[in-house]
Amino acid sequence: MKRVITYGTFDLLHYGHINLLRRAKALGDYLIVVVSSDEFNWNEKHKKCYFTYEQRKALLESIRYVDLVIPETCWEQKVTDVHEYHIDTFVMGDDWKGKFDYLKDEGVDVVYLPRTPEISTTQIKKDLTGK
Ligand code: C2G
Repeated sequence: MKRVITYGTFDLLHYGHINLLRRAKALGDYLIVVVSSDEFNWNEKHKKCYFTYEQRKALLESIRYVDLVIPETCWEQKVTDVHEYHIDTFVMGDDWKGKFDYLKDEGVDVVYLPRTPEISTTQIKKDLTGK
Protein backbone atom coordinates (compact mmCIF):
# COMPACT_ATOMS: atom_id res chain seq x y z
CA MET A 1 0.00 0.00 0.00
CA LYS A 2 1.49 3.32 -1.12
CA ARG A 3 0.87 6.08 1.44
CA VAL A 4 0.70 9.73 0.41
CA ILE A 5 0.67 12.86 2.59
CA THR A 6 -0.10 16.51 1.96
CA TYR A 7 -0.44 19.64 4.12
CA GLY A 8 -2.54 22.77 4.00
CA THR A 9 -5.10 25.16 5.47
CA PHE A 10 -7.91 24.26 3.07
CA ASP A 11 -10.04 27.19 4.20
CA LEU A 12 -12.96 28.03 2.01
CA LEU A 13 -12.41 24.64 0.40
CA HIS A 14 -12.60 25.00 -3.41
CA TYR A 15 -12.04 22.98 -6.57
CA GLY A 16 -8.35 23.90 -6.67
CA HIS A 17 -7.92 22.02 -3.41
CA ILE A 18 -9.99 19.12 -4.74
CA ASN A 19 -7.81 18.99 -7.90
CA LEU A 20 -4.76 18.72 -5.66
CA LEU A 21 -6.25 16.04 -3.43
CA ARG A 22 -7.47 13.97 -6.40
CA ARG A 23 -4.02 14.00 -8.02
CA ALA A 24 -2.30 13.30 -4.69
CA LYS A 25 -4.49 10.24 -4.09
CA ALA A 26 -3.76 9.02 -7.63
CA LEU A 27 -0.10 8.72 -6.60
CA GLY A 28 -0.90 6.00 -4.05
CA ASP A 29 -3.56 4.04 -2.18
CA TYR A 30 -3.96 5.99 1.05
CA LEU A 31 -3.99 9.77 1.45
CA ILE A 32 -3.34 11.59 4.71
CA VAL A 33 -4.23 15.29 4.81
CA VAL A 34 -2.53 17.34 7.54
CA VAL A 35 -4.69 20.41 8.16
CA SER A 36 -3.28 23.51 9.80
CA SER A 37 -4.71 24.18 13.25
CA ASP A 38 -6.32 27.56 13.91
CA GLU A 39 -3.36 28.54 16.11
CA PHE A 40 -0.76 27.46 13.52
CA ASN A 41 -2.60 29.39 10.82
CA TRP A 42 -2.74 32.55 12.91
CA ASN A 43 0.72 32.40 14.49
CA GLU A 44 2.73 31.05 11.54
CA LYS A 45 0.80 31.90 8.38
CA HIS A 46 -0.98 35.02 9.61
CA LYS A 47 -4.16 33.58 8.14
CA LYS A 48 -7.47 34.03 9.93
CA CYS A 49 -9.58 31.10 8.84
CA TYR A 50 -13.27 31.46 8.05
CA PHE A 51 -13.92 27.84 9.11
CA THR A 52 -12.46 26.41 12.32
CA TYR A 53 -10.07 23.47 12.31
CA GLU A 54 -12.89 21.08 13.25
CA GLN A 55 -15.07 22.40 10.41
CA ARG A 56 -12.20 22.19 7.88
CA LYS A 57 -11.40 18.68 9.13
CA ALA A 58 -15.01 17.55 8.68
CA LEU A 59 -15.14 18.97 5.15
CA LEU A 60 -11.95 17.17 4.16
CA GLU A 61 -13.07 13.88 5.74
CA SER A 62 -16.10 13.98 3.45
CA ILE A 63 -13.93 13.94 0.31
CA ARG A 64 -13.65 10.55 -1.40
CA TYR A 65 -9.88 10.94 -1.99
CA VAL A 66 -9.08 11.54 1.69
CA ASP A 67 -8.43 8.63 4.07
CA LEU A 68 -7.23 10.39 7.21
CA VAL A 69 -7.13 13.98 8.46
CA ILE A 70 -4.73 15.03 11.23
CA PRO A 71 -3.66 18.45 12.61
CA GLU A 72 -0.66 20.51 11.52
CA THR A 73 0.66 22.38 14.55
CA CYS A 74 4.22 23.28 13.45
CA TRP A 75 6.40 23.49 10.34
CA GLU A 76 8.83 20.89 11.70
CA GLN A 77 6.40 18.00 12.17
CA LYS A 78 6.77 16.80 8.56
CA VAL A 79 9.97 14.85 9.33
CA THR A 80 8.32 12.92 12.16
CA ASP A 81 5.01 12.56 10.30
CA VAL A 82 6.56 10.80 7.30
CA HIS A 83 8.10 8.19 9.61
CA GLU A 84 5.16 7.86 12.02
CA TYR A 85 2.72 7.31 9.14
CA HIS A 86 5.13 5.29 6.94
CA ILE A 87 4.78 7.73 4.05
CA ASP A 88 6.03 6.91 0.55
CA THR A 89 5.16 10.19 -1.18
CA PHE A 90 4.90 13.79 0.01
CA VAL A 91 2.82 16.05 -2.23
CA MET A 92 2.32 19.83 -2.36
CA GLY A 93 1.20 22.38 -4.93
CA ASP A 94 4.07 23.87 -6.91
CA ASP A 95 3.82 27.21 -5.12
CA TRP A 96 5.94 25.31 -2.58
CA LYS A 97 8.36 23.94 -5.19
CA GLY A 98 11.71 23.10 -3.63
CA LYS A 99 10.69 24.08 -0.09
CA PHE A 100 10.35 20.52 1.19
CA ASP A 101 13.06 18.71 -0.80
CA TYR A 102 14.81 17.92 2.51
CA LEU A 103 12.19 15.21 3.02
CA LYS A 104 13.94 13.17 0.29
CA ASP A 105 16.63 12.52 2.92
CA GLU A 106 13.94 10.73 4.94
CA GLY A 107 13.42 8.29 2.06
CA VAL A 108 10.26 10.01 0.81
CA ASP A 109 9.39 10.89 -2.79
CA VAL A 110 8.68 14.65 -2.94
CA VAL A 111 6.19 15.72 -5.62
CA TYR A 112 5.07 19.27 -6.44
CA LEU A 113 1.89 19.38 -8.54
CA PRO A 114 0.81 22.36 -10.66
CA ARG A 115 -1.65 24.59 -8.82
CA THR A 116 -5.07 25.27 -10.32
CA PRO A 117 -4.22 28.76 -11.51
CA GLU A 118 -7.48 30.70 -11.60
CA ILE A 119 -8.88 29.97 -8.16
CA SER A 120 -7.80 31.00 -4.65
CA THR A 121 -9.47 31.78 -1.36
CA THR A 122 -8.21 35.36 -1.66
CA GLN A 123 -9.89 35.68 -5.07
CA ILE A 124 -13.14 34.20 -3.75
CA LYS A 125 -13.22 36.70 -0.89
CA LYS A 126 -12.47 39.59 -3.27
CA ASP A 127 -15.20 38.49 -5.68
CA LEU A 128 -17.75 38.13 -2.88
CA THR A 129 -16.99 41.45 -1.21
CA GLY A 130 -16.53 43.34 -4.46
CA LYS A 131 -13.24 44.79 -3.14
N1 C2G B 1 -3.70 24.60 -4.14
C1 C2G B 1 -3.79 24.33 -5.50
N2 C2G B 1 -4.46 25.18 -6.30
C2 C2G B 1 -5.05 26.29 -5.79
C3 C2G B 1 -4.98 26.56 -4.42
C4 C2G B 1 -4.29 25.68 -3.59
O1 C2G B 1 -3.25 23.32 -5.98
N3 C2G B 1 -5.72 27.12 -6.64
C5 C2G B 1 -2.95 23.66 -3.29
C6 C2G B 1 -1.76 24.32 -2.60
O2 C2G B 1 -0.64 24.35 -3.48
C7 C2G B 1 -1.53 23.38 -1.42
C8 C2G B 1 -2.96 22.91 -1.08
O3 C2G B 1 -3.78 23.19 -2.24
O4 C2G B 1 -0.75 22.27 -1.81
C9 C2G B 1 -3.53 23.62 0.13
O5 C2G B 1 -3.46 25.02 -0.13
P1 C2G B 1 -3.56 26.01 1.13
O6 C2G B 1 -4.74 25.65 1.95
O7 C2G B 1 -3.36 27.40 0.63
O8 C2G B 1 -2.27 25.56 1.99
P2 C2G B 1 -1.00 26.44 2.37
O9 C2G B 1 -1.43 27.68 3.04
O10 C2G B 1 -0.15 26.51 1.16
O11 C2G B 1 -0.33 25.54 3.52
O12 C2G B 1 3.07 23.09 5.74
C10 C2G B 1 2.50 23.41 4.49
C11 C2G B 1 1.36 24.39 4.63
O13 C2G B 1 0.42 23.91 5.58
C12 C2G B 1 0.68 24.63 3.29
